[in-house]
Amino acid sequence: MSSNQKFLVIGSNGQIGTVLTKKLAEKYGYENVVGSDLRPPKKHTKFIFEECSVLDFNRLGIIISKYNITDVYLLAAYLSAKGENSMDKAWDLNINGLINVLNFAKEKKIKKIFWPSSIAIFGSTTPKKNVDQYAITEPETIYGVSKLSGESLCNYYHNKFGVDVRSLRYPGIIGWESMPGGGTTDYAVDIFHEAIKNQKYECFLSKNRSLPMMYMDDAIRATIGIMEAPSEQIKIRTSYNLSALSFSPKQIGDEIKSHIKNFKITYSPDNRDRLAESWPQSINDDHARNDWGWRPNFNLSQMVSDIILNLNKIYKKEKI
Ligand code: AKB
Repeated sequence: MSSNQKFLVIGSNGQIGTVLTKKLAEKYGYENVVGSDLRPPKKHTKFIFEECSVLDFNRLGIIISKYNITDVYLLAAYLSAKGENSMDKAWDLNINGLINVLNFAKEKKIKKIFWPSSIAIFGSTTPKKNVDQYAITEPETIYGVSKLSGESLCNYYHNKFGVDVRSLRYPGIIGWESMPGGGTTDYAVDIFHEAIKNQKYECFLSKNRSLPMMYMDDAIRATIGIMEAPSEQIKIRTSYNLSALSFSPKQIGDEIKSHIKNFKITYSPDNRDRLAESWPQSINDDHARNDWGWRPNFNLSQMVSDIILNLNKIYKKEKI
């Protein structure tokens, strides 16, 4: 890291933001990382925190100059399921938030941006398996539409103004340190908490609905990895396909059962199952592997063991 790098994570209370902010602070020093969100974090954190909405351009500018921010990780977003109930808000946050941050880079107030896209940019006209980087993109949610437009904005700002913006198409991200909210892939986090607390889970996706997924640990390595890669290795400035795992509710349920014998999963698919149906089942990420050396570490059984181990510790501590 260059000695004057300072990081701002926008959306630091969110599922990925919580873990990423901590990892960046451990790696680069707590004095060099600022978290920001609409409200202060519920649990005490050691990193610097500023209350801010990404839609508030002036306040964002004050924070960027107060801490001499160089690198922004923009994680604040309306996800797929929540976005369908608040179309205007989803578009506003996902697009105008991104434009605000891109404009700070255009004006040379910051140097580098990370912004996540998603597998939701694909739709039912995309092939289901091993989906190529340049496959058809006809998204069927406002979240997917905003992410696809965001990818084009990133590419445009890079080509026209030289903005160093880097992006990954996240699959569903699963971890034990934080809870997701408003997504279609959230079941794959909820299931662990219910399995440990109640030995049962009613799944809102159908039994064999396979989706691309990734353990949080791999997602954080990919995120920091693409940001640390030399600029000339980042050949795609829309967003990179990124892949690790693909599994259905039944498959993750079976894996959990190998740790928690009495665990029972039932299925009660709702409208989120229709969103999931339009997405790919698996993704080809050869470009990320070849351009900047991406490799995932966790397979399904390693991920499930690690999550159960860590959640058991947390729930035991809560009982004491
Ligand atoms: C969601 O389910 O909306 C997200 C995503 C796949 O981008 N986790």
